[in-house]
Amino acid sequence: MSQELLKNVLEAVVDGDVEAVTEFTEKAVAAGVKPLEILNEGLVKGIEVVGERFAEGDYFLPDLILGAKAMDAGISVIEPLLTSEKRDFLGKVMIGTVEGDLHDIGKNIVIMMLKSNGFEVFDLGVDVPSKVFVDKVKELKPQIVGISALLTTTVNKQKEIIELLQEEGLRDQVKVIIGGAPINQAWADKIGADGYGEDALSAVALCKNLLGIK
Ligand code: B1M
Repeated sequence: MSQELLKNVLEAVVDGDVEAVTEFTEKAVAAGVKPLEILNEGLVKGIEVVGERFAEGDYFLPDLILGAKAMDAGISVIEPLLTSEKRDFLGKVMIGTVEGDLHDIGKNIVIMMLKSNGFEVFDLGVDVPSKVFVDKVKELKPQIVGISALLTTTVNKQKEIIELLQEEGLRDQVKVIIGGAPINQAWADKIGADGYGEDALSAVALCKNLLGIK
């Protein structure tokens, strides 16, 4: 039953069908499927198929947009379930997607998981100029800055932000974590980030680790 519902959620994202995603996600919740399982096995797998089809030339930009909308609809259903519980305050994180990059589904999932674990999160949004990251570090004084980038053409902005933080003498005051589909540990090492999150759960573990929280 739950496998069938997860498959329905996945297929509805692939079809870009907002109503069906909402319906099947709600049904999965009602059937007792864990929100994280719905997220990872239904919604995320669905958008991955959309990405594969786009890369293969079977899907076009409107299909990507519909898939993203469908994904958002499913996330809206499970988000309250993940973030409603009150947790101890763990720390302050600021996060945004780099300039030139409009992808925010993954960033938003990371934010949702950080909040559900007790982090206070400031979301800078998408297409954020590198200087704004730096200005906001001065203003908000987060313990951790998260930089998301999904395009091979925009990952260099992560490096630029770290360099700007260094130039402004702020680099020692914040931990920097990076993430996004094209990112790996080698890139994090190369640009001097404090860590890389492969997915939302590892991003939470990384933030805890960087702040010395068990
Ligand atoms: Co675009 N897109 N897209 N897209 N898109 C990709 C990234 C692409 C791989 C598709 C493909 O070709 N297969 C490709 C990039 C190729 C490349 O760079 N080499 C691509 C392209 C080409 C484009 C456009 C250029 C298309 C065009 O216009 N011709 C265009 C660029 C627009 C721009 O940004 N300037 C574009 C546009 C879009 C939409 C706007 C339509 C839409 C985004 C909507 C939105 O985000 N609100 C979209 C989508 C949906 C995708 C795919 C299909 C899905 C991305 C996604 O949400 N994945 C994507 C294909 C793919 O990635 N397989 C694709 C699900 C999400 C949960 O995963 O974002 O990786 P992800 O996040 C993960 C981890 O990476 C990690 O945790 C998250 C949760 O597990 N993580 C972090 C992410 N950020 C983190 C930060 C951290 C830590 C972990 O700490 C700070």
